[in-house]
Amino acid sequence: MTMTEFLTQHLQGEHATGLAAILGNVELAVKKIATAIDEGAIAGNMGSLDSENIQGEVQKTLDVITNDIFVEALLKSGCVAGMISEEVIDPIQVASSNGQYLLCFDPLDGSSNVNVNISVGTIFSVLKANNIKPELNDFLQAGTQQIVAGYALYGTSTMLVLTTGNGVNGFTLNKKTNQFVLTHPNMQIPQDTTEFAINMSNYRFWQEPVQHYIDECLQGTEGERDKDFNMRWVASMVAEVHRILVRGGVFMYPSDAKSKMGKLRLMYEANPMSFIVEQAGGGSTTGAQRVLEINPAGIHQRIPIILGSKNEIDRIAGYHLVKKRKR
Ligand code: P6P
Repeated sequence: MTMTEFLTQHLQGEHATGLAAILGNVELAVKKIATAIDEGAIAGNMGSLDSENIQGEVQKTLDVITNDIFVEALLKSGCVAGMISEEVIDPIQVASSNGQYLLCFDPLDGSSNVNVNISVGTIFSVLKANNIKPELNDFLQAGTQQIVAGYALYGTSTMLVLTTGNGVNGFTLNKKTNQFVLTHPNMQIPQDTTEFAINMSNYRFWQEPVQHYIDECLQGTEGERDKDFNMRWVASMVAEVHRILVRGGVFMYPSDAKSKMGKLRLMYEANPMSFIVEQAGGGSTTGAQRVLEINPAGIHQRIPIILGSKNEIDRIAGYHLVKKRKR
């Protein structure tokens, strides 16, 4: 079944037409981005620009190329009133739009991996537009307001994984037909896991509950957990989340002494991935609260995030609660 056929069957109600148009154009953008990445080295697109994005991160040539591909494709949908992108400081208002939707996206997540040929992705989130000329505040909606969330993974194969609020489904690009086909119906995250993903080099900066959790994982059968754990760190959130959707696990980018609000961005990384993970039976917390219930303070706001297999997320949230009660 192609993604188009799947969406025709599954999109119902007031949003069916608009979301079909948006997701059809997301699909086009993802195909173009996959080609731009595949051919990056040949086209000389692997370098960095002498510009920085709002995050103070050096922009890669492909960051800008992929951003422009995504913006251009979504403008064609005719349903988008405005967009926010990791690569653009201000909201992008769509002129003369009768669009009913807002798009929040990170066009090339993990872009520092591109020139070392490690998987990268695109992350996107769809919100209802409550204003045909959306201002910044119109984007500041909690993650529970998302209508659609999804990611593209440019890995050993190119995939699109998305939720419209009724479970999570994965589609793989058949390069012979240039069609996305349903390969991962109704993805469910195992409730338990023995695999965690965190950047261990930040250990000394973490708060006590995170150190405590990781210490127990490292103690394995010789400690409280009485089982050995495995570790992964790809430094590409999309790759980590996809692995967790397929085989379980925990992904952690907590707040620490270096970055009080963590590293990842709420609107176009944490919220869409949290919506997907919860729809697949997992959990997603800042340590203190459910990510999807955060009321955003800014369109590029950073947030601590701990997501994955439900029973591990509940355990880690419990460690944070104990720490809070001890204060
Ligand atoms: P670090 C990529 O830059 C990213 O935003 C996520 O995709 C990834 O999980 C994280 O940052 C990697 O961070 O500190 O390990 O480079």
